[in-house]
Amino acid sequence: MPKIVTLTEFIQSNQSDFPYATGELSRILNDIVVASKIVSRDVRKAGLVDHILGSHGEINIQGEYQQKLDVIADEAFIREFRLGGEVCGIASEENENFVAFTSESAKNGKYVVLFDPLDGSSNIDVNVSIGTIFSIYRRISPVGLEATLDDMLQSGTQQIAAGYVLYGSSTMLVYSTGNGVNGFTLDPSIGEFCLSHPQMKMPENGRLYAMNEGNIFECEEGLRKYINYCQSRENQTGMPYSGRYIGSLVADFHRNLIKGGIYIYPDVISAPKGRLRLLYECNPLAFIAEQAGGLATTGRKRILDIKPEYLHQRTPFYVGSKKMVEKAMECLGL
Ligand code: AFP
Repeated sequence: MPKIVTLTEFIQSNQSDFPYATGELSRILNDIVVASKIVSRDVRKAGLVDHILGSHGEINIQGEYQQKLDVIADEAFIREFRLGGEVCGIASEENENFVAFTSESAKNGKYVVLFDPLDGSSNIDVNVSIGTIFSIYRRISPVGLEATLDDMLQSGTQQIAAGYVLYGSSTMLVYSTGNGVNGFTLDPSIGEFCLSHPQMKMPENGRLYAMNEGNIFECEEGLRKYINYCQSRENQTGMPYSGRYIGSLVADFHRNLIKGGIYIYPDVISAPKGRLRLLYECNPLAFIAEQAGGLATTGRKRILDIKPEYLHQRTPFYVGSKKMVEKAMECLGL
């Protein structure tokens, strides 16, 4: 049996690959590991424990009902970052404003983390996969002061690391520090994430497309043309592609990363700027996609090049196998 490589061992042995090899980024990744184990444990109990399952009764900044697990996950990640000492501030889907940590050690932290603590949470009640998405940046404000909004509003190209945790049939953590993408599966019997998917590569082409087709008459003509192409025999496989839409971004993305495919959340009449959030949903997944050889665009331009203007900014999102995204863009008229 080959030796198991735990995520902690992997982070330590690859520390010198990090842009700033001082151990700080490794410690942030370890904070994420701890928080995601806590969330994974709670997600596994979701159907059993009344006080975890169901709505928290609050409406978040996006106008959505916060699920209790959303709040539990948000608090778990914030707690780890606040006490970890390397992060000076965070922004999350669940908080209207960014949070600047005020302790002296946090003010000396060199990083900010932007995250969606529990994406796809409307799927919790029906036992469908959900996930956490995160993005790490170096701060641009001076060390020693509180984090600022400018620290949060950096383009995706400035990401130092990004990744996601998928709470699916198993719990997986997938991340990149800009040297490829590696995936780790949580072995609950030893409580460790173990390297299960080294150097992940997204197939250049695929035959799976994921889009909420309920919106088909709400979106632009070019996209309808692309969906027709997917459903025809005129595509590169000579057979209609298979439609696969979980409605849980991390799960849809992860499947396409492994099997090849495209995920589309376009601008629609009811959501003219798209539904997904640039900073803590699209940017981190775009970083992972590109690192794995895939592509991520708005349908017209590269996601990572967008200069964010505000925290909860939305964007149309076309992500997945390179050739599929290129074909979709061609149909849009590029
Ligand atoms: P929630 O976290 O509010 O459940 O949103 C999840 C999500 O942003 C993304 O994970 C899905 O792909 C998308 O919404 C599904 O939205 P539609 O119901 O509009 O297809």
